[in-house]
Order: sequence, then C-alpha cells, then structure tokens
Amino acid sequence: MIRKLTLTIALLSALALNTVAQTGPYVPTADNLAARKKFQDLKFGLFIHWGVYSILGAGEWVMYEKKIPYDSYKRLAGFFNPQEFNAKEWVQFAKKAGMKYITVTSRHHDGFSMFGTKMSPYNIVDATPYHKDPLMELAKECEKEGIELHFYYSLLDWGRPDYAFGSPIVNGKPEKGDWDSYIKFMKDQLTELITKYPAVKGIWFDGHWERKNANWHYDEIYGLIHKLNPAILVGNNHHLEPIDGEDFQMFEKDLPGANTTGFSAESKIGKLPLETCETINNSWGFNITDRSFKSSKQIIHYLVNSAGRDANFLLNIGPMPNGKIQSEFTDTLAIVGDWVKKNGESVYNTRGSTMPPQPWGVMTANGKTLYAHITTTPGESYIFIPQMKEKVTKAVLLNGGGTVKFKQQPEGVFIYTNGLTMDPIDTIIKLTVN
Ligand code: FHN
Repeated sequence: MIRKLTLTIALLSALALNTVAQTGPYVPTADNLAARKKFQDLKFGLFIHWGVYSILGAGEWVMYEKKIPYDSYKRLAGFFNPQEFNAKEWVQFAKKAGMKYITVTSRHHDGFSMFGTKMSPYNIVDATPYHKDPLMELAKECEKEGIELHFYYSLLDWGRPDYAFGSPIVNGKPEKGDWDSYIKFMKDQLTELITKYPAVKGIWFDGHWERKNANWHYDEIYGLIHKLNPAILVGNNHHLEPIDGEDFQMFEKDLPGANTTGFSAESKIGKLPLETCETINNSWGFNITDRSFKSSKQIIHYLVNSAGRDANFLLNIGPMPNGKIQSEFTDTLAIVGDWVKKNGESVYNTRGSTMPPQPWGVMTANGKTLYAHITTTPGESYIFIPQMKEKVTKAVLLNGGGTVKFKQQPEGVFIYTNGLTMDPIDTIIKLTVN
C-alpha cells in the first residue's frame, strides 16, 4: 500500500515536471557520461519489434501497406493474446547470443502501446484479452539479469486524431489535429516509461522523418527525460546529425559512414556514441513469408564491422504474435553466441576509432591491446595497418595464441599471414602496444 502510494506520488510529481523545457545547450551530467561509456562497452544489443501487427505476419507497416482502415486495424487488439510470452526466455535468448542490452518497441507507428498506460486505452493491458504488461515483465527480468533496456518510442502515429496523420505542416504544426495535445500525450507516456519501469536506460525515438518540418518540441521532451533521469540515453532515428539534447546517434540498416539504403544521405557522423541497427531477415516486425535470413557469419561480420567503426550493433528480430521467437533466429543466434563467447574480448569494451576500415577488415582497441579483425582474406601474404603510432611489442592469434610475425615501419605495421591458419569468419590478431 505504502509502496503504491510512493509510486503514485513519484508519478504525479514527475507529471508536474512535464512542462519543463531544457534551457540553453544541453550539458550531460556525470552519470549520463558514465552511462554513455557503459553503453559503448556493451557493443551488442537485441532490437525487438513486437505489436498487434505481428498477428498479420507481414511486418509492422502492414496497416499502411495494405491500406487497412484504422478502425478495422484496431480490431487486432481484440485477438492479441500472447500467452507464450516469457520475459525470462527473451532475456536468456539475448544473453546466449552475447547481447548486453535490449531495445523493444513500446509503441510503434500504429499507435498501439505495448505497455500499461493511463494515457490511452489502446494498450496491451486494457485493449487485449491478455490484460498483462509484457514490458514490465521484461524490465524486471532485465534488471534481474543485468541487461540494459531501451524503449523504442514512435513519434509518428497513424491513428490518433491529435497527430492527424497526412495533414500538411504549417508553422511547425499539422493543419488539422491538436499538436499541443499530441506533444503532451507523448510526454505523459514517456514519463510513465521512465518512472515506472526498472532497468530503463534509454529512449529510442523514431518517425521524425515523417514530419521533418514539424516543431517536435525536443527541448521539452529531451529536457523532461533528463529531468526525470539524467542518466537516460536519448537517441533519435531522424537520420540527421545529432540534435542538442541527444546522447547517442543511430544509423539504420547501414554502418556509420555508409548509405546503401538511402536513409543516411543527410546523416553525418557526430561526436556521440554510435549505434547501427539491422534486421535478421528483411523485416522488423514478424513476417511469415520473409525467409531471407542472414547467416551467423553475416551477423558476426556486422558486429565486427560496427565495432571497428566505433558503433554498437543492434540486431533486430520480430517475435511471433504468441510471444515466441522463431527457431531460425534462435538457431543462428546460438552460433553467434558461441563465437562471441570465444572472441568477445575483441569486441566488448573496445573502441573502434584506431584506424579507418581497410580492405582486409577493421581494428578494435581496448587500452594497450589492439585487435586486427581479418574478415576478408588478403590477396598478399600480409596485412598492412597504416598510421600506427604506438610501438607493437607482441602479436598473437587470439584463438590459439600462436605468435604472428610482424614488421613495424614509420608508415605502419605489416602483419604476415603466411603460415597462419586463416579463420573463414574472422582471423583475429591480438597486438600489444606500449
Ligand atoms: O518505420 C520504421 C520501421 O518500421 C522500423 O521501426 C525502423 C527501425 O529502424 N525505423 C523506421 C524506419 O526508419
């Protein structure tokens, strides 16, 4: 009873803070800076897209793509009953794969809240026969297991009248709808997410790109989040350079610096910690016909290539509507997990800004220990590491520990690969420098 009262008071005082805007440029607190560093150390996370759309097995954009009228789409909530959902299983799945954090959709563009919210009846507790809050279970399990939790939160909403999807933007607001009401609604929901759920370490915004000219009131939204918990990491998938008030920068379906998908044309790499997200097949939400599964090798390469570009890798899966994760994903990620168990020291806690990517692969570094990841077998019998300022004192194969011949010159270091048994996935050479 007392605990409930304390929680209610905490929530009410948090709601009172709702009008606070950030004044002046954002100065992250020491706790926030420590959280950023920890985040960079984690390196590998699990992205989860799960919602009522999962029932239709055609991805999270199914309503839009199949032109389902919103009122018809809303009926899906009546059949959403993920009896097989088990937070423990999800967290164990992530841990087994070597992932250290989870980013889960709390509300996607369809506006359905996957958590118990007082701010909209269209949520999993009130609108489905399930009547439970899976994100609370997940948050508790993450806290217990030492896994950090980030909430994906959509700025775009296809259904709410105050958002007025499709309405032209005039003077920073949609012509129709009620923009102030929508901004307030988001702040109230974010307050719930930050104050009620344990283990929450980040908010992952998405959907900005749908209304590039709108005034999203980020000063207020980010200000509120940091007021409620200064250590929370704010990121926004706006595909631009970071905006004041953000704590990390993300890239979608591309490594930082690349733009093969067209999302990153305007996105310059800023100074914040980086993250890149990619799908395990070609879909974010559960897609029953999508069988273009990435191999364990492709996933490991994505992880290594992200780390070598100083970015975390957030790998997405779309669980099934019953809450289970399909076997193709569990099988592949178990193999990835085995690799990470053996080679994790060359990824976790490392930084990847030592050397730009080379034709043969990338470098990661942890203090005086560097790791050359040879992911493409070189044409010659050596690899060349340019611009090495420190003196290399030792070179060994990470797996097996055998010494590796090298020659250091002013322009860089030659590492000789002849005689080495090359690993078809990643030959990792561990270098000690002083
Ligand atoms: O439209 C979304 C999409 O459904 C998914 O959530 C991805 C994840 O990065 N982001 C958006 C597209 O930019």
